Amino acid sequence: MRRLVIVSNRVAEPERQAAGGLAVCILDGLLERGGVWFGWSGDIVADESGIGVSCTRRDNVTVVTMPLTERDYAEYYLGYCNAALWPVHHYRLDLARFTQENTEAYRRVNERFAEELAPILTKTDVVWAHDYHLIALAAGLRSRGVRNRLGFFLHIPFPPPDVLMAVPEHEWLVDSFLQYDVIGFQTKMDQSNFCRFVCEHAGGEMISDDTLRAGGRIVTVSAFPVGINVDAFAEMASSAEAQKRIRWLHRCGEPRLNIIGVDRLDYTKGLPDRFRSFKRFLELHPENCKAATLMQIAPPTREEVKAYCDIRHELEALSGEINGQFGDFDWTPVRYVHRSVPRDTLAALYRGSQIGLVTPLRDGMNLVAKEYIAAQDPENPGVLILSRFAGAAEDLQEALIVNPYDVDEVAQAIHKAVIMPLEERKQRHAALLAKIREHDACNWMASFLRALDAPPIPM
Ligand code: GDG
Repeated sequence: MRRLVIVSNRVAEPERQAAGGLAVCILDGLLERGGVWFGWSGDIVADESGIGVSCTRRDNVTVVTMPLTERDYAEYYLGYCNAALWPVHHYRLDLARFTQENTEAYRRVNERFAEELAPILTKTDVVWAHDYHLIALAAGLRSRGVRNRLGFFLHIPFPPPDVLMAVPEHEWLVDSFLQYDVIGFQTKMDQSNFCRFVCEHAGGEMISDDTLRAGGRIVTVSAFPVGINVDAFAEMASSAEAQKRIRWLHRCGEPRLNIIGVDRLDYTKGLPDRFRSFKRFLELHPENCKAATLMQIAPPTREEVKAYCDIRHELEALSGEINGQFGDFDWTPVRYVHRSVPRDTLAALYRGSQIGLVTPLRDGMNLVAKEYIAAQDPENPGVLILSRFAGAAEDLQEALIVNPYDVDEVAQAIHKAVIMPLEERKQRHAALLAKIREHDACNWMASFLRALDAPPIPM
């Protein structure tokens, strides 16, 4: 089997298990097959004189990392990746900021990744790059003579052509995508948005359902929905330790109805609208006052970007307002935790909650939805309320699917979940569980690698 080289903006350290299902699965796959994980170490150095790669080894995995300079961090990571590509790909053109410096930095860092990676590749390696930080990596490798099979997976949505066109250098970005041999998206909709752009604006043509001919190349373009390690998560949620945590949760105020939300504090996750929907639910169904609590775990993220400070202030004001208006000496309606909590605590919180509220305004997939399902007791499962704009909704139709912008609709869905009979909850949960098993983390990885390992399609 050919050696696998994974490239991502950040490398998850093998020793740190906290990185989440995806990183764990990538690591499991790498450990099984043997290979290299290449990316940013997370360190920031003053200038380019401090840049050099370092190498560590664990079993048959070599981890190769390099730092970013302060300027790269500001212009490439915060600037282009997170204040230009991230908002555009999440349909938030109002928040997108474009500058020539940031675009240049994106090209520069992708070139540098290619420059450091090319010499350590052997002719038979397969390379799998991840996410929007590294769209231009393949072009950098190709210009250095690399002819290996190169794959790319986009974890975030791919917008329709007229949204993408807001990026000044959108043609360059799409040409860069086409230097890969296999391009994976989370959903069929993302796949179709990309193919539409290539066929309508870049002179490409589809030669089969998942094969594009464009710019003198043949590229496989397909949907590979990301998943979680279902059994490991279910085990964590049903352990004796988790039961202890759930009892503890119930002692802290004894909510009879716990609604859980878990999201990085990102404007794409729809948290202010979620809080407003919970408020509306209390207004429309006041019999739930003193019984219902919305527990929102929202660890900080990208705080140096202004839009992220704004969303934090908005959410703090909203939780204060709801607690002030509805709360009482013996009841706090919104419990808002603005920090990261350990993964096993999350699993216990999911299991101890009767409703999982997952209402992003736009999301590539959303693993929280899948974790919530995996964590439930199949004999007495909770109800998942899921935004139609999460990639997960393409498959998980047995959830209560909602429009996250419609505060009344989400409030009514909460009510529907509260009164849902046990039999219906069990049926919906069984169907959802079967689906997340079918598309679990290991199937995701295996199906992408099958496409990448396949022989090239002749022109
Ligand atoms: C991107 C795409 C796509 C959250 N808070 C804590 C914590 N988490 C964990 C969750 C989950 C993960 O982080 C979040 O995954 P999501 O999928 O919900 O969202 P993004 O971070 O935006 O991820 C997304 C994903 O990539 C994979 O392709 O699904 O659409 O945007 O695992 O549990 N983990 C811990 N403490 C927390 O406080 N330990």
